[in-house]
Amino acid sequence: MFSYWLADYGCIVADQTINNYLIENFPSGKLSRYLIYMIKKYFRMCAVLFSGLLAWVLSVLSASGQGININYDEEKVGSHSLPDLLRLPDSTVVTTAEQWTSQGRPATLQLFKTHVYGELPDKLPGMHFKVRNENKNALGGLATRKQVTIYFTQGADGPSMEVLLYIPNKVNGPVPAFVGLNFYGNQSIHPDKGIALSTRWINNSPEGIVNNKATEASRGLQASRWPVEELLKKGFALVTAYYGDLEPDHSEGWQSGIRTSLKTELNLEEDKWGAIGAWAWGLSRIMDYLEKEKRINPKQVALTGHSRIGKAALWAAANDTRFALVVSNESGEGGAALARRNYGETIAQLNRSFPHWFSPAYKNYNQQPEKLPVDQHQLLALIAPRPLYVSSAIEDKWADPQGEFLSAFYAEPVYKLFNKKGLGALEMPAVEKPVGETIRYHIRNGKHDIMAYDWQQHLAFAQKHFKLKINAKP
Ligand code: GTR
Repeated sequence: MFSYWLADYGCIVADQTINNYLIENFPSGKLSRYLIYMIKKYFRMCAVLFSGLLAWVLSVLSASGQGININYDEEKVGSHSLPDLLRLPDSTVVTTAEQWTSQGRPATLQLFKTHVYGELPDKLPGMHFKVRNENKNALGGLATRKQVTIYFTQGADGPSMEVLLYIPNKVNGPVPAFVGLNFYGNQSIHPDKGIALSTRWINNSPEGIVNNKATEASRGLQASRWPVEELLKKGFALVTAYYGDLEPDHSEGWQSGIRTSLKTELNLEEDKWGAIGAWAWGLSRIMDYLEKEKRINPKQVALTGHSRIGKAALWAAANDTRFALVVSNESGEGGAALARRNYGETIAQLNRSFPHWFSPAYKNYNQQPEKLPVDQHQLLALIAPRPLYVSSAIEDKWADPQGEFLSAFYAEPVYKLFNKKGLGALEMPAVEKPVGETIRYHIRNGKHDIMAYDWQQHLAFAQKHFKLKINAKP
């Protein structure tokens, strides 16, 4: 940008200088006009070449500059001392589960609000739901598909989000559910033509998101991340919504998201929270709906999230104890990974690439994560005593798998207060050998993604902790 501005500015200055010189020295005639034209053309060409060169040099410099801050060498991580999660800001030491619930939890939550994610407001009194359509014979009869609009305020044209539910047909009684936000609109999670195409702003994708709008070609774009049939066959409902319904994921997204549209009703300025807060807020609104959905057991709602949506899921579950079980898949920096470990993505890098995600206060720790009054093991501890699954991938170094494991490990003392066995492992387990009880962890082969292996583990974990007895109809 700067180099193009420079090139333009250079052209204007050169034009004027050449004009003046030629007009003074060759006052009239065709020749002077031709000379002016040719010389200007030459200078303009040089300016364009120069600007291109400058842009390239700047991008190389900035990339290598970023590289300097990113460490992938375990030897260079250095030592760090984590805040003691049982010692409160007023120096009280928490020794019982009751004390954690009445003092430790609220004090820790407040630290995360002040320094990391910002405020998380409550629902609005006028919130209401509208079932858009219901198909009892979806996916070849396997499920009932419901599409519901959640209106956040009283009016029918106020801010809203679109929720998609698949509820298994051949299971008696209220069923357990997995809830999670999606990246590209509800139509992206399954090729099912009955899913309404999202009409919101969506990040472009070569697979069907064109000019920031979903097209028919985006149906099932992320189907590999949502094993809908497998969930249904195991007796779980699947509930999802597009995260951009709450706030489009770009630095100006807050202007059209709920941080602006609900600012007056929520009595909260947009810079008092971030996009992660807005996404987390939406997850709790889905929970509000699920409490009214008769076919779903609101006591068995598992919350899942991958990557940035994993950060939002953890923040939602830390605040909202109605989520009975939580899965953080490769949520990395600002999610499950310890901030004090200098490995992979750092707070500075996160805030540089995504200035809209966190509270502005988080930027104070860009260069000094050790000054942050909390670390992410305390976020995981806020899930206690509920079952928590943290998963990583071997090639996802950016998310710092070791930092995710250690965070789960250091959350354990709070689980112990509730007589729950956490990870029970002192060292990172081997690849695809999950460990732990109430806190469980695995690292799988492959890249940053949520894959069949991850879901298999997460589903088995939920089946075990929800003590599921699936009651299939004959
Ligand atoms: C990355 C970001 C990560 C993670 C990831 C994702 O670019 O640096 O923190 O959130 O995006 O959401 O896939």
